[in-house]
Amino acid sequence: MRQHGLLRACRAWIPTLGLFLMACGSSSSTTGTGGATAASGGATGSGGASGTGGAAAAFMAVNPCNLATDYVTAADNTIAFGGTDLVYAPKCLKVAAGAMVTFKGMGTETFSQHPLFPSTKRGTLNGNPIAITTDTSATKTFTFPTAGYYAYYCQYHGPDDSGDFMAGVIWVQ
Ligand SMILES: [Cu+2]
Repeated sequence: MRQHGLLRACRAWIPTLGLFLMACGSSSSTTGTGGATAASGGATGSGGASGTGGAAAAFMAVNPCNLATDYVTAADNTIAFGGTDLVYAPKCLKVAAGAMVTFKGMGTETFSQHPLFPSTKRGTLNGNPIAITTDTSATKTFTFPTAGYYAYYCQYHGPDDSGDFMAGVIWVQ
């Protein structure tokens, strides 16, 4: 009687779902229905992508960018340097983590005229991606993978690394 019941059930299932054939092949008369639940249950679960979040880190004032509102975004994340005013423009740039930032000399100016140095006194001191650049090139690009406040200065026009004169900060968010 049991076997009969199972066979009948199998004929009904075969046209709809090939998977059920395996469950029917088993000798036990009770596994047939059990197999069906297992098959439908398999696709659920995982999740896991949620989390992190949490409170944003407190703003850090780093001279010359002492207010969050000092920071701006820039097309192509490019900072122009030099000029008659001896500046970095924008001097307070905010970018997303992972962004590339390019320093570009104004006019024909190069890093030999405005040697670029990462700050050793201001902002995030560990892992500043800015490398000392003093050669005769006019553009240099650095990648900023980690959130922080990465400060820099011109060795000729802000040599005390106070953030006054020719200096800036990149806020990586
Ligand atoms: Cu300079």
